[in-house]
Amino acid sequence: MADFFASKSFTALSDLHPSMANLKVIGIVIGKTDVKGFPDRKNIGSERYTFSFTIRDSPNHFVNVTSWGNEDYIKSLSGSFRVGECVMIENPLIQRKEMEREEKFIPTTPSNCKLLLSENHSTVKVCSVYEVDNKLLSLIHLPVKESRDYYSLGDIVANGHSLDGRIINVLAAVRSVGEPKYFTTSDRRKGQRCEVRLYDETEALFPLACWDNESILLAQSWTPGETVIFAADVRISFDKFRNCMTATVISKSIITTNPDTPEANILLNFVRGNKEANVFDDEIGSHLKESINLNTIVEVYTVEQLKAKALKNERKADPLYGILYAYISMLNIDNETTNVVRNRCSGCGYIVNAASNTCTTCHRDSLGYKSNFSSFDMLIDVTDHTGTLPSCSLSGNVAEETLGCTVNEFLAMTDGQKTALKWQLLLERSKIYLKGSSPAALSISAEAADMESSRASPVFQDLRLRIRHY
Ligand SMILES: *[C@@H]1O[C@H](CO)[C@@H](O)[C@H](O)[C@H]1NC(C)=O
Ligand SMILES: *[C@@H]1O[C@H](CO)[C@@H](O)[C@H](O)[C@H]1NC(C)=O
Ligand SMILES: *[C@@H]1O[C@H](CO)[C@@H](O)[C@H](O)[C@H]1NC(C)=O
Ligand SMILES: *[C@@H]1O[C@H](CO)[C@@H](O)[C@H](O)[C@H]1NC(C)=O
Ligand SMILES: CC(=O)N[C@H]1CO[C@H](CO)[C@@H](O)[C@@H]1O
Repeated sequence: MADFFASKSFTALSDLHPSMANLKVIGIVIGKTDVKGFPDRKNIGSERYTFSFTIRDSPNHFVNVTSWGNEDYIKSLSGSFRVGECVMIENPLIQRKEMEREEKFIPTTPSNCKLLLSENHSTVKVCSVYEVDNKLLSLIHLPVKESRDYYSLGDIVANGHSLDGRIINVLAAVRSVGEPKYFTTSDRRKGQRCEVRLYDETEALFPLACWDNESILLAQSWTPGETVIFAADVRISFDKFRNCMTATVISKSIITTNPDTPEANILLNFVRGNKEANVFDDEIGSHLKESINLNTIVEVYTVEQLKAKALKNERKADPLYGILYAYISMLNIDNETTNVVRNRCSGCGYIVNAASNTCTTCHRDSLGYKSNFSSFDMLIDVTDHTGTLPSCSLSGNVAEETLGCTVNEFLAMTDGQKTALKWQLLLERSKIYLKGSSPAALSISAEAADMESSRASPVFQDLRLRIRHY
């Protein structure tokens, strides 16, 4: 490690000192806050923007980095990297940390310094995974607290009210990740919320609330029934409406996904054991179904209307939900040359790169890469009297539900059985619940020849079919 820093002339975070100048540091981003705007006192009427992140370059050293500036600079800087990526910072300003006051709000960092970025003097470069040492990348799986320093969910419930308001560490498995909800507060501020449900050997269900986009983004990468998290510095409270204890991610929290610790491995074995014994499978499934309540989707569209709406909505990030009465016009499940089942990474749920045998999303290198599981992942065409929606993604549980069989049952079928299954569904009038996640991708996806690129920009995903017999 020392050689690595010396050869690239990086200063190790452990060596930072407020009197230093012109330095260059590198680290993996282990925490990040949302961008916030504040009225500029020096410049009445305008706003200044800020966001912070925490970088780590060794098991024991990480620092908090804060950046201030105008809206464009801050938003583009914040948008340029995510938790889990490595950044190289040149010319940051080093400040002494005001211990007591600040650590109420920020991750408790071992160093007595913090870094400040200024648009004019500092530069931040996002490093490609190929440029950085594996040792640095593997730090993403190391909790920021001592691996045994956590409460089990059962401990929290048993302690009850005495933990209300306390900030503690939790090690638990992810049981479900809810759909993020977006809302506007009464004072017209935008807000968002996402509820994650946790479990462990001692407690079957425990809510964890995320109120900021960065933690929601992280939570969306977790796989229910597979991912274990070490959540450092989450706030525990008693929810009097639901009459239960809950945890909340706050600006001080740092969450480690799939921690590489003995305690986490024991929990992971428990999780896998339960999965094999099917103890939680049904419940996890039903929670996932709950995450989008189909009853709330009422808008009915034709294919033509959807295409028009998709184009009009081009710049909006909000997903589009709707019902379509149509039939499946292309369902290639009995063709050897078409991939219907793919391997997903157990760590983050994303597709594993079959050629390199690695998950490029979370682990990135074969050392950190743990395992994969099979999941349906197919593209189908949907047609009604007004036209065809090509390459809609049908995957995961929803695909199992639609085909009426599990991935393993499907893989055990003969070609003849697959063809029979296909004709049960093809050209049948169906009620289709759909989610258009990236309407702008409409034309791209129709042209995309190979599965990989069309997967990256699905037009309508989460299709749920209800076969109706007319
Ligand atoms: C940064 O540089 C620009 C142009 O050189 C200048 O207008 C601005 O005031 C500088 N900002 C700060 C915070 O020094
Ligand atoms: C969070 O994400 C939503 C939806 O993408 C967006 O409207 C909102 O402005 C974001 N909030 C922050 C603080 O970034
Ligand atoms: C299988 O798919 C390929 C490529 O899409 C196609 O050329 C071929 O005709 C298909 N075969 C069958 C039996 O459907
Ligand atoms: C997925 O896992 C299986 C066994 O668990 C292994 O044989 C296979 O090589 C893995 N595939 C990839 C692409 O990692
Ligand atoms: C994740 C992170 O780094 N957070 C904090 C860094 O420090 C600033 C203030 O100095 C806080 O606002 C951030 O929440």
